[in-house]
Amino acid sequence: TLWSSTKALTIALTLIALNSARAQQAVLHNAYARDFESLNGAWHYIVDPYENGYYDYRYQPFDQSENPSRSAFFMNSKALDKTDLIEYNFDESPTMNIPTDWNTADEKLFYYEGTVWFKKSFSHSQQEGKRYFLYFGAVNYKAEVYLNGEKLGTHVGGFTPFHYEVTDQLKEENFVVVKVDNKRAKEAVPTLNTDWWNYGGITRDVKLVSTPNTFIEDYQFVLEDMNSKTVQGSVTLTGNDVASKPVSIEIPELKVKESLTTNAQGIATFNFRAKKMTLWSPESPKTYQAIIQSGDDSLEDQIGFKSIQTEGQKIVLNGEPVFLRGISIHEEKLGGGRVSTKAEAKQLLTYAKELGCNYVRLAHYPHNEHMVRLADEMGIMLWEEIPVYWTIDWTNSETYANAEAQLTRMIQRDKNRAATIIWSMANETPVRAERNDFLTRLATKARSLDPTRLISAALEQSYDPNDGNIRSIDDPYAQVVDVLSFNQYTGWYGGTPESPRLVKWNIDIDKPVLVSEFGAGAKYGFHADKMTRWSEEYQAYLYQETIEMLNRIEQLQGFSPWILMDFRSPRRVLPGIQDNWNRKGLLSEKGEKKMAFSVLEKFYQEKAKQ
Ligand code: GCB
Repeated sequence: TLWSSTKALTIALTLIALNSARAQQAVLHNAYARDFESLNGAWHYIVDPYENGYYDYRYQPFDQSENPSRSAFFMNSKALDKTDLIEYNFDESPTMNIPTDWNTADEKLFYYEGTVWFKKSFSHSQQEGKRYFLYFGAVNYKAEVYLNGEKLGTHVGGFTPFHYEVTDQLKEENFVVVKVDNKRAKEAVPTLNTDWWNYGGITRDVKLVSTPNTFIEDYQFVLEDMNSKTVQGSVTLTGNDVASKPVSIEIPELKVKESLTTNAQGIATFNFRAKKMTLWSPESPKTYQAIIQSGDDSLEDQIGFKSIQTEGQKIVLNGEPVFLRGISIHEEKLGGGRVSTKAEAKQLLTYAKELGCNYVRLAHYPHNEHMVRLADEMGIMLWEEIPVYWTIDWTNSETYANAEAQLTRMIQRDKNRAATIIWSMANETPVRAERNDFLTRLATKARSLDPTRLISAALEQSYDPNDGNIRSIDDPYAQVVDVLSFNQYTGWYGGTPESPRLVKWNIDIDKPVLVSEFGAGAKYGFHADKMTRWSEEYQAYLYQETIEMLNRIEQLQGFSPWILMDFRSPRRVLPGIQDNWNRKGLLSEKGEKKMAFSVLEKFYQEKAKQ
């Protein structure tokens, strides 16, 4: 059909777009399946609020001098003799167990925002014909990375992976130093103002990844046609000699084995049909072992195939309309602190499953790779998001470049995950020309990288000036997105749990509506009548009334209430109730279920039957 050949062309163009994106940003796709040595564990750290280890007393950065002073912390200096003056010593400083956020790891750093230096020493025996990469799953927010006193680079953005090639810098004994700075900034992404804890540190895994000289940098599998089960894709090699190289892809269970040859740019494309393929869905989260091989390099992945589209007001998974039974989650573990292990990620998704979810909104930034891979395994569709939140510096070109880099990295990392169905560009951003332009550019970018998934953003509702109960979506960005999403808090920020009854919807946009947030605060264990704020009863009542109100939206295809679990936020200071926790969780921070949990659970049980 015309439609499917246009789609095939779009996918072919995308593979090219992905390749040019690669030229700007190197990729180590599927970092977890590669050979690596873990650099997790004890790192010595020095708290440096004045950035004394980075700037000299004239405020010149040490790392911009040809011959950096031994006072620079990245030199990892020691006093050489009794007369020598060195005013720091990593090895005498305390250690932190990486990955972690420092706020949780060190009580004194609970409210800290600034610079902490980390140092780890490690031995290494270089193997001939291998290349080595220092890989970080994420560092919040800004990282200056040094190996053996030499700068590898600066990375900005707290939730996406990055790496540096270190093949030529490695010695038998090495030290890596990372200056981590989590100070908030107006021009940063996110900006100064958010409603979550600004956890600092090396919050995700650190690895020394090794590869052959020429290796598989990236690959992508795309279900091009759901009916014929046609899969298209590409494999990209990187190295000195990538042209005309043999590449194979194999999916043993489907008896697929394709032998390919790379073009002059090191790219091999493929196209196969696998009639017997079972499509991935929440009910049957089927994934297949895929083996990608070229020369000395071989990578394995678990790939699921699905098709996600919108048709008029429906969201259509594998050809069938689907209602998204969702919940929003922050990447915060039981008891507080960033999730950094697979087990912690699994705990959160297990709660979501218990609630009856087939879908989760990963708010408000890219979560760790474990979370996304577990969603594939557990059958949970995902909304993934970048921290373009509230009041970003819309006219600053560096801010845009930063947001786009985070978006690109997120898509590059997760493009092969079946679970991901929506890329979200932003959350509750103010409607105005500069913002519309910023977000439209992001959507164009996302579509150029991945035309197979849906684009959305958490927008806001508008109130009729003559009747505040008449609600609509009056935002030009509604024209850009595939899925119309908005956050609304009727009955919490304004009104009582009875207010939702009065609301009339006037949404005349012919797109699926996915309500990205609603909710109310409740302190676990606080019981009162259902009109009393902070009581479990109030929250449960609001859930009941809100679900009815949202059901009156003709285009409604799902929602992700705010939020699975209470989470830390410095904005939430009410003593005895909040104590620095946002209390809109269906679970307390300890995992105790509030009454509203079962209200939503019941609704999802009924929905699942339909
Ligand atoms: C929102 C934000 C979310 C907040 C929530 C709240 O609309 O998107 O980040 O935490 O409201 O609790 O106010």
